[in-house]
Amino acid sequence: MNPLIDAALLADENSKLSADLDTDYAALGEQLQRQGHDIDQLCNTAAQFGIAIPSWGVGTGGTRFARFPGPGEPRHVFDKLEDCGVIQQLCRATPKVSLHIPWDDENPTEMKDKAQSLGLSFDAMNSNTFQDQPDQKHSYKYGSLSHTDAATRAQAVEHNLRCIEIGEAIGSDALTVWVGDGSNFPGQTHMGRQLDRYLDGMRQVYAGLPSHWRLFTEHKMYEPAFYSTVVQDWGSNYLIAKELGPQASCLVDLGHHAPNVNIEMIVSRLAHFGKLGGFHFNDSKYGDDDLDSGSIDPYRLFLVFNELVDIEQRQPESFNPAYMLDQSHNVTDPIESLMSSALEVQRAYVQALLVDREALAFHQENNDALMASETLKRAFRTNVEPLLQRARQNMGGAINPVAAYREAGYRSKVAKLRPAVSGAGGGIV
Ligand SMILES: [Mn+2]
Repeated sequence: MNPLIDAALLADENSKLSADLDTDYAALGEQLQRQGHDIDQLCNTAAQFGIAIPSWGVGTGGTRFARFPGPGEPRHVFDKLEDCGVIQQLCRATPKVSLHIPWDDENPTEMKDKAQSLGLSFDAMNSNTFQDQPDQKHSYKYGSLSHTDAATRAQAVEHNLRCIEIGEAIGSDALTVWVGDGSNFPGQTHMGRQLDRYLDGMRQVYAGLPSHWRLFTEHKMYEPAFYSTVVQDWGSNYLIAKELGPQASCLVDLGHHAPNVNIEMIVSRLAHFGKLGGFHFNDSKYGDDDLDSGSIDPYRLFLVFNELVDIEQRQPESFNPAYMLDQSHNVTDPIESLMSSALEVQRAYVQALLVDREALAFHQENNDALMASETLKRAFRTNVEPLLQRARQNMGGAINPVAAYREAGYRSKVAKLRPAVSGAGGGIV
């Protein structure tokens, strides 16, 4: 059975909205023209934007207290790929899927064929040495790549090398490494020796990279190690990536910082020294990656993209950050959350393209703080929704993805095919 949404239903949904879109698009086009922008050109640029879906994101997330799965939860990677196929079919901004090993450890050829049949390809691989698997010899309770025991460290290295091997077989070209290693008590670990052990393990992983691959190291401020974490902040991350070599760079997960940290400045710093590898997008009110991108602070998302567009325009030859969503969906249909989140990230990108950079530089040179801020706000306040809708429509997607998804009844259809899964089990990191 073709899991995707019926083309006739999609065309019907779009036809209900296309007259209003024509009017709104023309009005926005006039507004942008007065500011020196060509809306059709911006529309084409928006259509090039892509952000990867994490395979685990299509399942319901949870917390340490409980998980409340919805109907039709994906049972395995092939179900997950089908959900990702629907997301891409409707929103046309998510052409790649990022796999997680061992959660998605299936036959690579079958995974590749399935993805291709759905119009998808694969983004960075994600290794997992933060939990124990049933067949595992050595436990990660006290760490993985930085464990005091050499055999445990070797097992963690071996797992990462295997992720590269699977990635090669499915056409991925990057590995993201996040470890939960650290400590929960002052004095529990020697911070210097622990970092040395981590670096030693990561050097072995790095040595296993094919020449065209990139290695992303992801920092996280706290949890599961609540006192100290080996890759705690962007400073440690930068030093690690620099130590490892040119194929290594830093991955910035928006939720992995203290509240109020100036993430856009971190983006600027890492790019300045050639170590900005990629992003995990999400939002948070208090801490971590628990909420949908753009749901709490869309202005911060815009400010991150303001830096990214600035870097892209100044250093186009070296600009290639990997974008992925990484968030937990506890109370929504994950497909709906992922579609709306991808569109929020795409919106922030397009709004950042509208910043008058000449005017901004002029106000910066003249120390006109108010006008500099207003220059950013002017772009941020522009309602680019008609442009995003037109970009989706041009590519065969849905003008309103969530409405089309609901109308198609996808969730109730897959609920009949996929038996309910248990509510027990941990959350998603
Ligand atoms: Mn992340």
